Amino acid sequence: MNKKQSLNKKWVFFLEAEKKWKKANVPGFIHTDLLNNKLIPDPFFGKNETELEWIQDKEWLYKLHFKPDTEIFKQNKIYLNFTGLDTYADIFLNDTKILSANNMFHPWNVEVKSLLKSNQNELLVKFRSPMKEVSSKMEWLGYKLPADNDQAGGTSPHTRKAPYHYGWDWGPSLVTSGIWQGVELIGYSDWHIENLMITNQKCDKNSALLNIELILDSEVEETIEINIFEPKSKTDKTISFGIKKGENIFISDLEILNPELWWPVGHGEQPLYLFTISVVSSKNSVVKRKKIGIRSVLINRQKDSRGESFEIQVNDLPIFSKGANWIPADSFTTRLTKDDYKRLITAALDANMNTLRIWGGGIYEPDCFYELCDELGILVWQDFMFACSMYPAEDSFLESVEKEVRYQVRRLKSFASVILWCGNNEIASAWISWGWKEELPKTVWLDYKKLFHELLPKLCDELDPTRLYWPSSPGHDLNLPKVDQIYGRGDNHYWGVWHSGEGFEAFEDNVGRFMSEYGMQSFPNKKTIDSFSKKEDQTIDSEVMNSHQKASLGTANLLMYIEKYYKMPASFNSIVELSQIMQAEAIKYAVEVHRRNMPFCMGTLYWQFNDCWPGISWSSIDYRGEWKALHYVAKHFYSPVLISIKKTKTDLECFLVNDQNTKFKATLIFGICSFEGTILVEEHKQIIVEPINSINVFSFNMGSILSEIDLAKSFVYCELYKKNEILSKNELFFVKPKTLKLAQPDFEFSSHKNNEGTYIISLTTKTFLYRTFVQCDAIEGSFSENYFNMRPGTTKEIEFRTSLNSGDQEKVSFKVLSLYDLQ
Ligand code: BMA
Repeated sequence: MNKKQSLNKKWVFFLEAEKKWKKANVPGFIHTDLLNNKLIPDPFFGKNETELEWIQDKEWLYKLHFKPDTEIFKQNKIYLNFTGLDTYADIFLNDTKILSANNMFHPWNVEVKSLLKSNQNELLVKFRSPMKEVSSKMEWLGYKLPADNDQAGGTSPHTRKAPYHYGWDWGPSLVTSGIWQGVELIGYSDWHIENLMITNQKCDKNSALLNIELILDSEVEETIEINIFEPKSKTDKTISFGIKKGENIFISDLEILNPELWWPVGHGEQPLYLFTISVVSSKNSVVKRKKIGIRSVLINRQKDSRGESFEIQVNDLPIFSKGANWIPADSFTTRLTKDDYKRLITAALDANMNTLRIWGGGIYEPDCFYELCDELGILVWQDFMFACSMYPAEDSFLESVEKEVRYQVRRLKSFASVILWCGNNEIASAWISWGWKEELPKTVWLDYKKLFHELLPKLCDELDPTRLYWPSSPGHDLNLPKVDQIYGRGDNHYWGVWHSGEGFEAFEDNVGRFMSEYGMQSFPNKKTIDSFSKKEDQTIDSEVMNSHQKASLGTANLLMYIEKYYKMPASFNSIVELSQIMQAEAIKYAVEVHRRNMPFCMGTLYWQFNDCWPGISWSSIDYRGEWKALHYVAKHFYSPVLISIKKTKTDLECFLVNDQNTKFKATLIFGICSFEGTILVEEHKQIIVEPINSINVFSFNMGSILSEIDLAKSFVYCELYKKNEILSKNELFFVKPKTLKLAQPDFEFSSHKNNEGTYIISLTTKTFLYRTFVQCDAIEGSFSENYFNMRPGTTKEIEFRTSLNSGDQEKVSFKVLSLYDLQ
């Protein structure tokens, strides 16, 4: 039998200042260990981040005394396996150096049989400062590789460590060290399974061809029996396989007839097949399990009159990709639990998203992330961890990257949710357009070529030819690009809004085939601001608030956008709220443009989904998991059927966007109404909703009304019904919000606790309410809807679900506010 022993417990780390060993957590980081021992203040509070820089310059020593299990000790081969070491570490077992690690993105494995003692063993892990490690190499190089987001001296391109640890324009610079994933002893005398992969080769509704791959390390030469069992497909087959000493790769094709296909959410179910692979030999038997979804995936890139499409197809059906960019959900990711991942990925689902892009400046996420995406039907665009920097390409660096890529592709390729491999974030674009090529030697671009156009595609092709390898996002070609983004080909990042100060209408002129980034900032929720600042620091440009704003253009740019569209409120709290409403309107504008342009445009992912700390950023969910206005509004602009109104010089055009492969009859109501409730125009129209399409279904010529109504006091509305069910509703204004003459809100609301323990808030209004929001100060929770517009004379019910840790309070009071109250 193979034996495993976890070595995660009872670690200590050395505190130089006290000359004492202190309790450590594995998995963990030095910052969290110092914090848990109350040796440093919360790095996220106030300006503490900058006071903790000393941590990154020091060496850190971790120690464990352990006794191997007797069963393990008996085995012929005993491996010590570190799943993740961050980053430069020398490892000593009983005073003998066994390993020198330099990459946090792959495991480190070493055979220790001859050094291991049956009773007391000492394992020592010595971390060196990642900055000091590379500074000499940087001097020798003679030029500095660009790393604009690195706030810790610019060493990050040389180190295979999460780029965002060094700082980013939404996150702190907290350069960690630590045993950030588990440690175990693995003992065996004959053979050991290192990896099990089950991948989709091809499939349709009649048949699926799967590929089962086992990697075994063996000490012996013998024949093993491999049984493949899966109940749903009635698979039960046993294959004999001869193994020899060393690495053995077993590969077998498996056909499943009439498979239940896996679909992204909104297009079908997510059935999973549970495989049990049992491997048996004369003296050993091991069972491994894997759940997989059966589907085909393709990024359809067809030349056409406007360039080349970039369309995800799952099971041959075009999927309009809707979602956001994911960053690591904590600066110290070892604190995240499976529940945290579940809460966040469920929030993507709740907002009608079907895609998350794992952006290249973070980490390869843990298995549970992808398991949840498989279970819930969220597609994953997977970047390799390279972002916004040029990277070296000397042999040792490439070897290290190769190990990383081999490990990660093998770990992730069985997941149905993963749809493509992308080499990096924005590097090609940066080389061409950010002034780097003018300043750096040409060899830097050749190094880029080696990494992203030679090594990575070669490895992806070898390890997973079923998915597209896309060299860089944004990108338009598989070959080394000569020009920056092209808006008719590939994927695009559009940052004219925010980085260049363009108005929202600029989204209209910058539509590509797949919009993988664009964004707008906002403040986090007030309770999150309270978590990192004292009352006296809660002003727009206090030092504390500025220390939680990392973007180069800063809060001034955020205020500029608020002022462009809204009247600037006086109070800090109102500015916080209004920043979120403005952000929601910006992204709503962009997404509607992208969706109206379907099928030319087949994807839209806003920047950014989540936060790694409580800061001012582009996220729609803040660090503490609270939804910003944007996340609530996303639920509507990402709904499977969307009605969107576009104003041209002369007309109001209603576009009907349908993501689904269904055709049905519906009723469209179009109207113009005053804020007090006088209906000026209303038309009802029967329409046919076409599958996977966007069509202008109704145009209204404004000529007749423009002179008759007060444009500052009225709004356009559109509603789409299928029988009595409302599928989508939308509103449009003739002038900017700051020019609107909103009627004084005249509404009533009541709330009660219902049997399920949630609260129902009923709201009836006589006047138009612009972005109404309900607040509950006493306890935390989430609303079924929030930040919505309400037409005069309408009623709405929303549900408030308290968070688990909020306690059960009978009397909870709510506040209802809207834009009117903020200005
Ligand atoms: C994008 C990202 C990030 C950055 C964001 C906001 O392009 O790839 O690098 O955080 O812009 O500036």
